[in-house]
Amino acid sequence: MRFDCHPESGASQLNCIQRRCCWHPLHQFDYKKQVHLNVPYCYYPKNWSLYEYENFTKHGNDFSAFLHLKQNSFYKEDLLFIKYESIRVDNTILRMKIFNPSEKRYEPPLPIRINSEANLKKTVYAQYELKTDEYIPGFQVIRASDKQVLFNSIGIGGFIFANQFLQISSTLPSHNLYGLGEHRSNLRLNTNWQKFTLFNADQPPTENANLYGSHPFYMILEQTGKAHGVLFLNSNAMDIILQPAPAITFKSIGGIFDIYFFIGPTPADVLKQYSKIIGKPFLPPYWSLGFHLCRFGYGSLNNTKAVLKRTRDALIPFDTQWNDLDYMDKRNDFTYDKTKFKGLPNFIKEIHIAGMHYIPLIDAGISASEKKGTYIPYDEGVRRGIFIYNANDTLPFKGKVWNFGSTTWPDFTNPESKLYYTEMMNDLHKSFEYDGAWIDMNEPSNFYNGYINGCIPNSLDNPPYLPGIVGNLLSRKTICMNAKQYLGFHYNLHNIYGTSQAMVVNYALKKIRNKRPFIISRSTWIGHGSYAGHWTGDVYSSWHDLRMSIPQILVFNLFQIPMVGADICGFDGNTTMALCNRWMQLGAFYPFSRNHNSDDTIEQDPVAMGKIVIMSSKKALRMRYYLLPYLYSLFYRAHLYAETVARPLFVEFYDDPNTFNIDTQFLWGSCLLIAPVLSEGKTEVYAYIPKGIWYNIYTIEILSSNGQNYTLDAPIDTIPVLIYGGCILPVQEPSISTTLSRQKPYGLLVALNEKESAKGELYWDDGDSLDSIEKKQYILFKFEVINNELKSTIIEGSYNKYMKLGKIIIMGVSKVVKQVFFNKKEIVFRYDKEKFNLEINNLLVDFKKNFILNWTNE
Ligand code: MIG
Repeated sequence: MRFDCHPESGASQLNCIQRRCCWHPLHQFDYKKQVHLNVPYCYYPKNWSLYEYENFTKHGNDFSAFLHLKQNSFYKEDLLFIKYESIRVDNTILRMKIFNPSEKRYEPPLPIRINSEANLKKTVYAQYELKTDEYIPGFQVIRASDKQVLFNSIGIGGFIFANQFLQISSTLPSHNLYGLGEHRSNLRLNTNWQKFTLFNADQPPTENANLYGSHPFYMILEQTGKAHGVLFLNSNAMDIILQPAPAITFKSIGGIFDIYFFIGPTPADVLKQYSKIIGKPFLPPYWSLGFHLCRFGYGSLNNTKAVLKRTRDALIPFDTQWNDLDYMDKRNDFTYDKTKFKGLPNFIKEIHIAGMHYIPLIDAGISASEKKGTYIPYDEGVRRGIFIYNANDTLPFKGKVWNFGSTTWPDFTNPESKLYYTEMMNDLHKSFEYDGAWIDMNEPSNFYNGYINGCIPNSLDNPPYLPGIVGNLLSRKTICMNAKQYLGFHYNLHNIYGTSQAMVVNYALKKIRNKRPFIISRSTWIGHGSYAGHWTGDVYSSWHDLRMSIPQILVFNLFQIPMVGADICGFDGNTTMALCNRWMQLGAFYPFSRNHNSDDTIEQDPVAMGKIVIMSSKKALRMRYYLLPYLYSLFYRAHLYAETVARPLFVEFYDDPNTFNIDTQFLWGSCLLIAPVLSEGKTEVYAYIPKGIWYNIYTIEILSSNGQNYTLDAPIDTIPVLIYGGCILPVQEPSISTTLSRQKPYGLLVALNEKESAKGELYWDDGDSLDSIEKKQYILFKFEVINNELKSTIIEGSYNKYMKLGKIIIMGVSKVVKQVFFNKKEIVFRYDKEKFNLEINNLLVDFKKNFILNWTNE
C-alpha cells in the first residue's frame, strides 16, 4: 500500500517530509525480490489530500462536487478549483470526470464518443453503485450484483491535479490485469512494481519500453471469474504504475481525468461495453484475410516480380504483394521511381488480373526540400496550410525522415487535411491502382530529436514530471511538443497522430476506390480499429520475438483492433530456416498475415527459405484459406458485437483460472485452439486444453480433456490446431488466392460436444463492397446439430451469387450410422467407426437453400 510520493530521483527524508509524506527506507526488511521499480521509501500517508470539498451533491449514482486547493503539490500550477462529476452513460458504463470548472482544458478529440445524455433515461437499473465520503475526496465504483469494489480512490493518497501533472490511484480487486498498451509483456501484466509508459514512439518492441501506440485501457478478471474494464481517456504522455497491493496509479502530464468504468460481468461484456465508447472494428475486405508478402529493399520492380512469381509458382496461397519505400522516387510520398520501378502501373494491372491485390507504403512525413514547383504534395500542403507549424509562426515544422533534405508533417486534426490527402492519394492512384495503404512512421517518427539541434527549451518539452519514456526526452525521435496543430499543441495530440492519419486515409480510400478500405498502421490510439489495423513494428528475428508476438496480437484484440499481425519470420536481423518455418505456421493464424523484413537482411519469403519452409507455409496457409469463411464470420462478429477474433483463452474460459495466464496459445473465436511451436528443435507442444471435447483438425482424432496439459504432436511441417466440440465451422476448399478460393465449394466442419450437438454461423457477402451490412447485401446462415439432425437456416440478407455446398464432415458421432438423409432423401455417406467420423462428400447442392440433414443409427 505504498503509493510513491517521490517518483523523481533524489528522494530523501527531508524532501519527503516536505511533501508531507512518510519516509521509511526498506533495507531493514528482508526485501530481495527482483522488481522493475524500487519499492518507494517515500509514500503518501492515508487520507493525504490537497483538496477539500466545497460542496457536494449525491443522489444515488449521481455525484457532483466542487473542491478547492488547500495546499500546493510539488508539480507547479495546481488547479485551485476542480469539479467531480459522474455521468451515467448507460446501465453498464459509468463515467467519472474530474476537470477544471472555470476554464476548459484539453480533452482528446478522438474517439468520437456516443452521447451519454441520450441514454440517461434507460439507466434506471444501473448495474453499478458509486460511493463517496463526505469528507475524504475520492470515489468507489462497485458492481451492484456482487458488491465487488472495482475501483477505490478514497483515502488513497496522491491525488494531484496540476497543470502538467495529474495523478490518481486506486486499489484493485485482483492481479489478473490485461491491457495498457502498447508494450511488450506477457498478456497478464505483472503487478509487482511495474511501470508502463504510454507515449507513441518509433521504438522496436522490447520489454519496459513505450512503443508505437497508446491504449490507456485495462480489463481485470476478478477471482470469481467476473470481469470489468477501465478506460482512462487521456492522450497525454503518462506512466501507469502497478504495485502488488494490488493497486494502480495513473500519472499523466496533461488533460483532465475522464475515466470510464465497464461493469462486465463477462470479459466479452466488458469489451462490448468498451466498444460503445471507442467504436467497433471495421469490416475488412475478404482479400485482406489472405497472405501478404512484403520486404524493405526489393530494390526494383524486377525483384518484386521475381518474388511474387516464385511464391505463386510454389502454389503458396497468396493474395497481396506489398512494396516498401524503395518504390518511391527520392523516398518521397506520392511518387514512384520511374527507373527501378518502371512498369509499376502495368505490374499492378497484372496483379489484378491474377485476382490479387497491391499495397504500397506511405510515410507520414512529406519532403520539405524539393524545388518549388517540382513536388506538389509539399506545395499544396503549404498552400492549404495543413502542415504542423512551429511554435511561434505559421511556417511548417521541419525535421527529417527518409527524404533527402528535410521533412514536414501533415496535421491530420486539421479538417482541410482530409481534402489534401484525398487529392494526393487520388493522384497516386491515377498513376498506379493500389488497393490499400500501409502507413508507417506515424508516431510521428523523426530522425532528429525535434529540430536538427533539438527543441528550444519550453515548458511543454520540459514538464515538471517526465514519464519514463525511452531516451528520457519527449521529443526523442519525434517533433517538439510545442509544435502547433489545428487542435492545439503537439504535446496533447502526439498520441493520436497515427489514428488521426488512419481516419483520413480511410476516408480517402473510400472516396477513391469506392470499396472497403484496408489500412495497416504502425501507430495507434484508442478507437483506431474502426478505421485501420496494426502490425507490431520492427520485431527481431528471434525465438523470443516469435513467442512474444502472441500476447501482442491478443491484447490488440482487446483494444478492438483485431486486424493485427507481426512481421512473419521477423523484421530485423537474419531469420533462420527453423525459425521462419515455425513463424510461417504461427503467422498463418495471425488475423493479419504478412511476411516482411528489413533491407539489410537475407531474403525470407517462403521460397527463399527452401523446401521445408515452402512445405510448411503451404500446409499452414492452405489450412488458413480453408478456414477463411469462419475467420471472415469472426470479423463480422467483431464489427457488429466487438468480439475478439484472435482470442485469449480467458475471454472464453473465464471460469477456469488455469487459463488466466496463458499466452503461448490462443483461440480463433470460440472454436479453434492454436498451440504453436515456439522454441527451436521441438516437435511437440505441451498445451493446456480446457475441459471439453476437442478434435485434431488434421487427423480428426478426439481429445477429451478434463482441463489439463496434454502433449500435442507438432511435426516440422505442422502447427497444432484443435476444434472445440460444439462448434460448426463454415469452410471452403483452399486455392492459391481468395479470388479463386471464393469460387470453390463450401463445406461444413461439425465438431460435436458431449451431448452430440453443435452450433455455428456463416456471414458472407461479395467481400469488397462498402456498407454490405447496412445495404443488406449479405447472407447469414445459422447451423445447428441436435438429435442426429443438422439444420442450416438462412437468417437474413440478399447475397445473389450462387453458393455450392460440397462436403460435410461431422466429428464425434458415437454410434454407428445406418442411413443419412438430405432433405429426407437418402444419400451416400462414409462413417469411420474408429474415428467416430461421418462424412458426406460431393453433395453439390445449393447452399443458399435451407436444408436438414439427418442420420439414423444401427
Ligand atoms: O525507418 O520503410 O517499421 O516495417 O520496412 C524505418 C522502411 C522505416 C519502419 C517500418 C518497417 C519498414 C521501414 N520503416
